[in-house]
Amino acid sequence: MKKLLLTTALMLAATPAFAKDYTIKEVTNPNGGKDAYYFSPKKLTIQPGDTVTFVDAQDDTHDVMFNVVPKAVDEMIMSPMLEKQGDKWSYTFTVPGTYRFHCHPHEALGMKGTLIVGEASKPGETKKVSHHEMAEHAKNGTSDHHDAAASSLPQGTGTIKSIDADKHTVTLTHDPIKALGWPKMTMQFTVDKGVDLSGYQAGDVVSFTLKPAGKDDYTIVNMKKGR
Ligand SMILES: [Cu+2]
Repeated sequence: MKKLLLTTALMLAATPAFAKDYTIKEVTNPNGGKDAYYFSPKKLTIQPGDTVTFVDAQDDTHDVMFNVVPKAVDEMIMSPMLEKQGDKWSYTFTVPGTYRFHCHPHEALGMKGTLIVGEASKPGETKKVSHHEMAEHAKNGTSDHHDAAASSLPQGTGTIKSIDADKHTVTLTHDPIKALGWPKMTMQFTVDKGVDLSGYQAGDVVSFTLKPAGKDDYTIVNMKKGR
């Protein structure tokens, strides 16, 4: 009897019935400072088949984008924007290796993390993904999107959060931009010199046209008020 139980336990251990669920919190430190935004834990090891749920710990805007993944991963791993406390997003990891992720709005502020599935990848076994570029390729196939006619440039709508007249940039919360596969995000954009920013202020709802500018960046080349 004892032997039978042990055999059953070993069999079960090899099945996904034992897959585990993990939680990583996206935290905003009310005291600000150096660690104002972070993932908790920021490093986690799981087994293939396990699921990780990212949870917005406060009423703040976070997302999750995987920018380094094992080479065998063939999809973009990216959450929608999590906007209020308790908002969550889950993903089940099946490909073993090393994954790195960040929160897009807070990447520059150091909100990054590492996930190991099974065993860490050896050098050369991972690849970098630019989520913006991947979305662009998904849309255009292998064609060079720089050749796209102006009429096919991605259009967006959103609300201006702030304007830097000197740098000629706007920070805006844009609605999802389907053409690029972007979820709703708060981002800073460089604005083409041809667009007069003096008539705009924080709170304005705008429609805009984006033009690829370099590897993983877009410039606003056209903007008008209203949706
Ligand atoms: Cu964040």
